Amino acid sequence: MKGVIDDKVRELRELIATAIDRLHDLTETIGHSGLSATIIDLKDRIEEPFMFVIVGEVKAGKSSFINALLETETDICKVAPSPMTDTIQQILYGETAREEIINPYLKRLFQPVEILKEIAIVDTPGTNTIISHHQEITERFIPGADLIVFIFEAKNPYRQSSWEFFDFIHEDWRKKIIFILQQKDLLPENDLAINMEGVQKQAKEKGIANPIVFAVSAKQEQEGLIQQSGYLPLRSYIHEKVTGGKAPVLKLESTVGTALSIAYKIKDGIDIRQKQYETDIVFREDIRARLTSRPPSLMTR
Ligand SMILES: Nc1nc2c(ncn2[C@@H]2O[C@H](COP(=O)(O)OP(=O)(O)O)[C@@H](O)[C@H]2O)c(=O)[nH]1
Ligand SMILES: [Mg+2]
Repeated sequence: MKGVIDDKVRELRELIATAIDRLHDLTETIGHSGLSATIIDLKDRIEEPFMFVIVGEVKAGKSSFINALLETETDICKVAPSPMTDTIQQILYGETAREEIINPYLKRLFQPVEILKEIAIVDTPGTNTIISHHQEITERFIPGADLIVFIFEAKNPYRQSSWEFFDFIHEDWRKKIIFILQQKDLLPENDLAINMEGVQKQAKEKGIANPIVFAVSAKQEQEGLIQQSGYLPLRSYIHEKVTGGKAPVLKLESTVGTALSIAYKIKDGIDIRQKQYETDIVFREDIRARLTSRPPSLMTR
C-alpha cells in the first residue's frame, strides 16, 4: 500500500513540477524577475520535506521553542545570539549531525532527530530586527513555507509589527498559520487566558475562521515539566495534522497553493496593464477625434 502511495505522490509531484515550469516561463515572458526567482525556489523545494517556518519578533522565544520541540541533548539553535550575527537556519534530517553554510544568511543543520524525517524546520532571526535586511531574508522564506508557526511572547502578543508581518504572510501568500504564545511560565494563568483570547480575536478579525492557538513554555519542556509545558497538545496536533505519513501529500497541496498565489499575482499584473492599455487607447482616440474635427486651415498653419 505504501509503495502505491509513494508512486502516486511521485507522479503528482512530476505533474506539479511541469506546471511550475510553465508558470516560470510565463514570468520570464512578462519579465517579472522577482516572481521568477520565487518560482525557481518553489520548484527546488518540491523534493524537500514539509517545511515549518518559525517567525516572530526577536526574543519571542523562537529558537528555544525549536530546541524544546526537537528534544535533543544539546541545543540546536543558538538562544539569544547577537542580532548582528544572526542567520536563517534550516534544520533537516541527517544520519549524523553536521552543518552546511549556504551563504552568509543561510545555514543548513542536519540532525539525527526522528521528526525531521517528515518535517524540516526553519529558524528565522525575527521580524523587528534593527537590520532591515533580516526582515527581507525572512520574507524570502515565506513563499516556500508549508506551515508558518507564528511565535509571540506570551506576555505581549499585541505588537503592531508582528501583526503587520502576519498581514504579509496571510494576505500576500495565503499560508497556513498556527499561533504559539511562548514563555508562558512568565505570566499567571488568567493573564495567559486573556492573551490567548486576544490572539484568537485578532486573527479572526483578520479573516482566519478558526485560529489555532497554543501556549507553551520551552523552559518547562526542557526542564522536564512536560505536563505543564503545553508541548503535549502541540505535539499531538502536529502528529494528527502533519506527520504520521501525511506530510508528502500535504507538501504537494501547499506547493499547488503557492503556485496558485503566484498565478494570481501574475494575473493581477496583467489586469493592471490591460486597463492601462485600454485607457491609452481611449486617450489616443480622443486626440485623433480632436485633430480631425479641426478645420484644415488650422492644421496646416
Ligand atoms: N522564562 C522563559 N524564558 C524563555 C523561554 N524561552 C526563551 N526564553 C528566553 O528568552 C530569550 C529569547 O529566546 P530565544 O529563543 O533566543 O528567542 P528568539 O530571538 O525568538 O529566537 C532568551 O533569553 C531565552 O532564555 C521560556 O519558555 N521561558
Ligand atoms: Mg533566535
